[in-house]
Amino acid sequence: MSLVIRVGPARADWWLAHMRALLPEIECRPWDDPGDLDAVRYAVVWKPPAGGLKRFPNLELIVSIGAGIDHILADPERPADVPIVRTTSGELTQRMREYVLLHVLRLHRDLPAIEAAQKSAEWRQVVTPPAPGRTVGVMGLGNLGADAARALAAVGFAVRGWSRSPKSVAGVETFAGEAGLDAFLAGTDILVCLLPLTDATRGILDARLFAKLPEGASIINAARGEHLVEADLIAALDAGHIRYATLDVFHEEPLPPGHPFWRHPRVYVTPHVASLIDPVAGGEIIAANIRRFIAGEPIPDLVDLSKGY
Ligand code: NDP
Ligand code: OXD
Repeated sequence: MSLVIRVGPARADWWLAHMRALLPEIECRPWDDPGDLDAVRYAVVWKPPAGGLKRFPNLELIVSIGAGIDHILADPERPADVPIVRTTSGELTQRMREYVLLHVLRLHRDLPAIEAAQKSAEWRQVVTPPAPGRTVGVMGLGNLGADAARALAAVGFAVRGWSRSPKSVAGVETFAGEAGLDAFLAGTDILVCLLPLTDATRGILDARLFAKLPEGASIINAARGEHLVEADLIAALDAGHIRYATLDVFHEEPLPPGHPFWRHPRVYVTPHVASLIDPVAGGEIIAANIRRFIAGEPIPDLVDLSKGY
């Protein structure tokens, strides 16, 4: 019985060593050297290449090294009957909370204008309203979105959230479904996207959506690059309708050096670091979930594939 791990090269050795220490009873092998294909029961993966998972005829469980599972569903040859478990944790939520607070506050206090003024030694006192005068709208009220919304409300922002089904989050005005989207957007000054990538959300951050935001609104996308129609954002920024964009995720990662986002004066790029899962905390959760699976116990992070997230 064996397990294969596929993760980006930067931390592959760290992950492998850690999983071997956490699951000594299972042979843990790298994706590119899986050994006996028939023996592979568990695949722990980030962005598996198309056709890669079907190499393992006796695969029983796919584990996403991350909260999103879009990178697994993107494989059209994935064995569709094998269950998928995603990886969530308090640490992942904590890191995303920090990212959202950092970047909402940066935009709220108009730090980009102050940073730009510093380049020409300009003493520019930008006056912004206090937090209750600013409405932050969070798209997605799941593990990450609901937590970020609560943290923003605790700072004093007027916070609203949007989800697929109706949700109740303390201190947050909530909206749901297609029917609630326009009203949600109409009052949002800073929009934070924390949606999963599905057929219903792909390309949701487009010209039509931007037009429904108030003039001068800003956006933060920490979910997936494919939520955003990049050309529509550049047009909305250049027209002045969208003031700033903070982007952590992109259609192509790493973002190619020639991409216009790198040099756009009102785009702030971070390299998919909003909430990176690390082998220490993430590995323990993954190992615990694999043990639950083997023991036939319920796994809270088992994905409902009918929902697609
Ligand atoms: P969850 O599955 O816990 O929550 C998803 C939320 O989105 C739910 O509130 C859900 O509604 C809502 N939603 C889903 N589809 C729609 C829709 N069509 N319309 C409106 N709302 C919808 O996800 P997480 O909070 O754990 O993670 C969200 C995403 O964040 C991940 O899928 C991943 O893409 C991204 N991510 C990015 C990271 C980074 O470092 N940049 C790190 C980790 C995650 P409902 O409540 O009704 O189900
Ligand atoms: C995730 C991510 O989905 O890191 O966890 O993007």
